[in-house]
Amino acid sequence: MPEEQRTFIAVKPDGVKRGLVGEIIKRFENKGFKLIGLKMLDVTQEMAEKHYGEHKGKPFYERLLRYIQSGPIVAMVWKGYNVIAGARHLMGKTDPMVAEVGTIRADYALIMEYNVVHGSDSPESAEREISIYFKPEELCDEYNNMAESVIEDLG
Ligand code: IDP
Ligand code: MG
Repeated sequence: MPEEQRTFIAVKPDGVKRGLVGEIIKRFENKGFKLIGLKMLDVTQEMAEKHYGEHKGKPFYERLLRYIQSGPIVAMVWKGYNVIAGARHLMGKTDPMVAEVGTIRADYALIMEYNVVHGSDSPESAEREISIYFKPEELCDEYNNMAESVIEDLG
């Protein structure tokens, strides 16, 4: 049985402004992942620093903080089998120019600075990022989606 995980996904401000929220959600739903948290919000400086703390000191850090605060984001928690790697697979590589065709970043973005979507890279960062954006009571996990039912039927 593959491992069930949670991950933090965000449609970044460029994705929201370009009207890609529905398209991005659709790709995760189509894959069979389960949406358990969703909100639109403006990221504060404090949230941005927490979220991207691992990149502090890198040349693109200040621009990254400005980018993530340049408009509202759509913050989401998705659950499912191997969802952390699976979501990053759907998103494609950080640089849209080398991301595989068919991935979100390859299909909808041109440059690394504006790559429309974020996804956690490990179980530890997933839990850390979820806690920045969501309170536990804001997550809705008490329903079965179709993909979960199918996998449970297989036993
Ligand atoms: P990821 O989003 O694919 O996990 P990270 O290396 O964690 O990539 O970088 C976080 C975000 O910072 C990227 O999604 C991108 O928006 C931005 N970024 C990363 N590397 C660069 C760079 O070399 N130049 C400009 N922006 C970058
Ligand atoms: Mg990352």
